[in-house]
Parts: sequence; C-alpha cells; structure tokens
Amino acid sequence: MEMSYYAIVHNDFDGTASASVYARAVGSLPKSIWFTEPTRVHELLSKLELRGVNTVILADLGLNESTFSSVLKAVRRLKAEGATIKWFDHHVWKEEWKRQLQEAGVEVHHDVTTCGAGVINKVMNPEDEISRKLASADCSVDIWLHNDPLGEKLRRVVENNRDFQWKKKLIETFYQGTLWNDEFQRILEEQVDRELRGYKELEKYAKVVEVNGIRVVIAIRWKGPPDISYASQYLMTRNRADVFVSANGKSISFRSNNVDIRRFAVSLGGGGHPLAAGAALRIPFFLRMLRRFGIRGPALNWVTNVVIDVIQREGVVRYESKSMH
Ligand SMILES: [Mn+2]
Repeated sequence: MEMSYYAIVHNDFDGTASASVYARAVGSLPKSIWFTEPTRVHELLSKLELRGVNTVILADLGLNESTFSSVLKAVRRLKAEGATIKWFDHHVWKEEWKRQLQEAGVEVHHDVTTCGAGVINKVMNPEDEISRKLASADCSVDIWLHNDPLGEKLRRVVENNRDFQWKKKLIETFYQGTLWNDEFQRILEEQVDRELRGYKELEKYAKVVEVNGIRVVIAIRWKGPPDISYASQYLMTRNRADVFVSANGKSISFRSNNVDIRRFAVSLGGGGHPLAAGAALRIPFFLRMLRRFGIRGPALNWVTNVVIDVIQREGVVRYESKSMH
C-alpha cells in the first residue's frame, strides 16, 4: 500500500473515474490532483515538485510528438529525484514513446481496448465491484460503447460543473463506494430539463440539404445543452439525415453513423475519427456579426455552401462501425 501520491489526469469524466479507481485500488486519495489536457502534461510535469511524495500517477492522458521530448526530460528529472511514475492510458501511442518512457523507468500500462479507468481497473483491482461498475459506465460514453445507462447519467453529473472542486468531490464520493445519490439524481433531472428545452430550440439553428444522394443536416452552433453528440443524433434522426454538420464561427464539426465524414474534415484541413471529425473554418466577419444580432440565416447559408462543395468534391463513402448503431 502506498503512503501518498500525486495524480495527474485528463480533465473529463474518464480522468475523474481513473483517479477514483486508482484511489480505491491503493486505499487512499491523492495528496494533490491535477486535471489537465494531453497537450499540457509536459508543462505540469516540468514544474512538479515532489515535496516528500514519491509516487506520481498519470491517467487517461495521451502523448503527442511535439511535446514528447519535454515529457521525457521531466520524467527523467523526477526519476532522478526518486519518484515512482505510473502511466495508465488507452489512446493511440507510438511504440517508440512507450519504449523510451519505460527505459526512463516509467511503469507504462497502455491498453487501447478500454477507457482510462478500465486500464486501471484491469491492472490494479479487477476484483473490486465498485471500480468495475464505474469503469463500465465510463467506457460506455468515453469509447462510445453505449452499453451502460449509468454512463449517460454520470457523464451529465460530471459535466454539470466545470470546476475542479466538483471533480474532486466526485472522486471522494466514488472512492467511498457511492456511484449514485440524491444529489446526482437532482443534478441529472435539472440537466435533462435544460436539454429538453434545448432540443425544442435546435431546429431554429439547422437546415437540411441533399447532396450526392445523402441527406445532410447543417447547424449553426447554439448556446447551452444539448451537447453536440446528443444534438447530432437527435437532428439526424428527426430529419432522417446521414450526416450532421455544425459550425461555431471558428470551426466545423462533422458527425455520422454510416458515412466516412473524416474525409470531409481532412479536405478542409482537419481530421478526427471516421464518424466524428472536424476542421478549422472561419465564418466571414460580417456574417458572424449578423449572427451575434440573432440573424443566423446568412451564416448558415455560407456554411451550407462550404459543406455542399466539400461533399461534391470528395464524394460519399459509407463507413460501417460495430460500436455504433
Ligand atoms: Mn479517455
């Protein structure tokens, strides 16, 4: 059993669940916890002072080429100061990164078949029922398995409040063995109410076009819930559309359940997954101004032309996924 440790985790549901599962496995909460993004891990690690704590765990944080050497330098320094470092992740890694971190003395647990909390649960405490249930709920939304209703509920509870203090409180609650309580229920109900009001408004922000034999629903970004994944499913279903596109002024997002939309995002200079991708797309200043005054039509038409153009240029390629229906 460990005396005390620091946790550095992704700033989302999976990071929160990962920290909770680890805490249950070692029987104590972290001395300090940081919620961050994969692009900022190197900054955090280079500034980290051990102050008598000798274990550092990182979870649900991927790596990238541009920051890897700073990460490596920071972990070498921490190792030299006597730290034990454990890194749990499920994002796509280069073999090279894994090898170099291991050579630097980092314990790497990398498994792309599950979510971050799932990796920790498998390695640290596969027998713990609470951890298994939490990891299952988390994986359901984090890697789009959509096979555990608790995931949809907990995600809303986690995302209800962006404050780190809220995530810390959730970790304590999960650590104690509570996965659902009256407060969560109240938050869920309020959140669902807000979403339902949001769904009613959505149609005002969207239009449907047919291009190359598919129906595409295009939206200008709305404020508040529902979030883009729920809104995209809702608008596609209601409009019997194959592709959902939304633009917020600076970027464009594509979603589909059966068309490879990553190709459209790549064509616009972006990228992502075959069924969820995006690119930078700056709506002209004047149209953004109009939109700010509530006149959305011109911006929506401008985005629609961009979308029609890219679909006609790239053509439609179907994509079948096992994990989505
Ligand atoms: Mn994750």
